This record gives sequence, C-alpha cells and structure tokens, in this order.
Amino acid sequence: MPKSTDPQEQRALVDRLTAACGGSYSPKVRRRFFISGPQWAASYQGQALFHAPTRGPIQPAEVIERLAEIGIGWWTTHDTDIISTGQLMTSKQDQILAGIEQALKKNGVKCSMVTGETFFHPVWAASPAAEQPEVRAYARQRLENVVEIAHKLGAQFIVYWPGTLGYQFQGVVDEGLMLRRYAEEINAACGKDHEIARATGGSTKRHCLEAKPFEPQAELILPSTDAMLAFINSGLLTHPEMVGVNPEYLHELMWGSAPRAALARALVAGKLWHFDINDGYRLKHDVDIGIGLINPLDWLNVLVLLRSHGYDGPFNLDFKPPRTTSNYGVFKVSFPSAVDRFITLWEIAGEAIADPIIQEATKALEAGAGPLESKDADAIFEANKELWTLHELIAHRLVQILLGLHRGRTFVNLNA
Ligand code: 3MF
Ligand code: MG
Ligand code: MG
Repeated sequence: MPKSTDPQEQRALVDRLTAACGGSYSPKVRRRFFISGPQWAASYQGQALFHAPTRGPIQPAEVIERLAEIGIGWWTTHDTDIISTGQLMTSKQDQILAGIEQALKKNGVKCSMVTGETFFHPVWAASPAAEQPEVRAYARQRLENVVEIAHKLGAQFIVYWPGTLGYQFQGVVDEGLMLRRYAEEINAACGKDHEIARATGGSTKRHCLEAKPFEPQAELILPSTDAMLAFINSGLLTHPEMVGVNPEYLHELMWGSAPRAALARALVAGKLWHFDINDGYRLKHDVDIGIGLINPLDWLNVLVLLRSHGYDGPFNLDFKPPRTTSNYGVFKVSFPSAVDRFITLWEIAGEAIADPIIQEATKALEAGAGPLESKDADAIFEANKELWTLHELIAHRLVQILLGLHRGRTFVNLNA
C-alpha cells in the first residue's frame, strides 16, 4: 500500500510535483501573449446536471489577482458573472463595475471581452429570440447593456453565445423568424455601440458570434462557425462589418469537423477575431478540457495555421477546471499549465513553420512537376506521383517535431 498523504501535506505535494514537472514560463513571458482568463472558468465550482459543486465560490477581484500572479494579462466575463441579474442596469451595476475597474488597475490586468449571459436565467427558456416581444425587448436591453459595460471596462471585444437559440422539437418555431429576431438584437447592440462611440469619441467594438452544435438544446439554429458566417452575410444585419466570429475549438470538434478547417474558413472571410481555446472529444458534449490535454497534434496544426495567417486576436481560455481539482489547484495547476501548454505549442508551431524539411517539401509540392496546361491526366499523374509521397512525410515530420524526435530523441532502451 502506498503511504497516504496527510491533508495538511497535500498542497505541498502538489507544489513539489508541479515544480518537478518543469517546463513552466515566467509570468513575464506569459504576459507577452494575448491570453485571456474567463471569470466563469476560474469561478466554475464543478456543478453540472449530475454533479454537485466540488469547489467554493470565488470573487472577481480575487480571480483577477490570481490571474495577474500567473501572468495572464487579460480577463473576460459575462455580465452576470459579476453582476446578478436583478442588479443589472441599476446603480448597483455602476458600483460593482467601479470595484472591478479598481481590481484590474491594481493588478495590471485588462478586460479584453465582455459577453452577455443569454442562456442561464429562466427568462431565456425559449431563447433570447423567443416569440414574445417582451422577452426580446428585454434581450435587447441586456445586449445594449453589455455594450455599455464593454465601453466602461475598455474591452475591445463582445461575444455572443446564444445558447438556447434552438429547440427540442422541430416544427414549433419558425426558424426564419427566429433568425430575424436574433438579428434585430445584434443590430440593437451594434447601434448602441455606434451611439456610445460617437458620444465618447471612442471606437466601436468587435462583435463576435460563438456557435455550439448542440447542448443545452437538442438542435441549434446556428450550430457552427460556418452557420454564423452565413448569418453575418445573410443581409439581416445592419452592420455586418462590425460582426465576426468567436469559434471555440471544442465546439467545432463536437460536431465532428476539423477545427483547423473551420478556422481557415473564418480566416479567409476576414472574420476570425476571437478564439476560445480548450480541448475535448469528437461527437461528445462540451467537456471543456484544458488546451492540448487531448489533441496536442491537432492543436499544433491549428497554431501553425494561425501563425501562418498572422492571427493576432485573443486566445480565451474557455475551459473548465475538472471537478477533481481544488480551489487551490485551479490557480496552482489548471490555469498555469493550460497557459504553458499553449505557449509551448505556439513555439513548436513556429519551429514547424521554420523546419527546413517541411519548407523544402512544401516548396517542391507547390512547384509541381507536370507540363502546364496539359490535357493529359495520365501524364500529370505520372509526373507528380513520387512528389505526393511528401504529404505523408510532412505529417510524419509534424509528429516528430511535436514529440521532439527531430532533435534526436529516441528510446535507446528499446533499440538496444
Ligand atoms: C459555452 C461556452 C460559453 C461561451 C461564453 C462566451 C460559458 O459552451 O463556450 O462559455 O464561450 O458564453 O460568450
Ligand atoms: Mg466558449
Ligand atoms: Mg464551451
């Protein structure tokens, strides 16, 4: 039987083994990246449909302080993560925001994004684009208020994850009408943004739509980033130029797609403005695991794409610390290790881009080998067939770079 660890000694054990892992970056290095820590991720208590909370509550000021210590320079929040539904749009809101501004300033942290919670409160049971005009009028006020909060806290980005914009039964709502109604709310938010920007001489925000294929509803009306791009270009928005997307890695994986391809489609549309980073499994629910714990190779490839296209928006750590992690562990292990895996993968992506073998192979593939303008398919195939083996070689090379094998790491014991 291994020796049991006294509860008083468990933190010391976690500290010692965390240090023994090595591979961590200093807060100064971590702050160089546009990485943001969500209030809701840090304060998630582990509750779910079948799960009671395993962690105690934590106040926003403390979250901001802990993120600052780790070296996470940006903070993101839902309106109701910091202001209860009843206090929104009252003088209590101003008071709370003043406290938040103070905490941010004191810790050298900036608010990069504010988002409206339009999924949790019972009022959203039929979605923020429900049939009832009073629900929608309330939704518009809520979104306009989010814009006000964003201006107040100096956030550049606003995210909309509608959550319940969907249904359990088809045939009950008219999807076309619902899309129009949802557009009216986004239009109201963009209008408010223009109004505030004009009044204050500030600039307007980047409004980013986030999709999830299912959960909490069985079917969603805007289930993917592609659907959001189509919605932006549908003609229903009065300010499509102000609206982009916030894909979430796992949300794309959940419906079985290649997240990298979804990101590429947003990139070429010029709409990839914000990115929720995490990890998980295909065709399962939203497990929100920390980046790189499940699909490090896919993550490497995602970051190669983003680096190659010069993506310079935020990387928002939208994950959920697991229920088995304590309040202490959230800031000792969860957040720092997620940031460090991100930075390492980012650096490895840089290595992959600069790798002479991948570069030479890619150049050769792009140069091709057949006669141009030929109408002879067989001749084109014959001319290129040896070249195309390089696809598999590049895939192998990327795994080598991920595992450090290109630096000569081999398992000698097995070779002996
Ligand atoms: C749900 C999510 C949300 C959104 C958030 C931002 C709670 O799966 O990912 O996180 O990211 O609402 O608007
Ligand atoms: Mg998200
Ligand atoms: Mg999610």
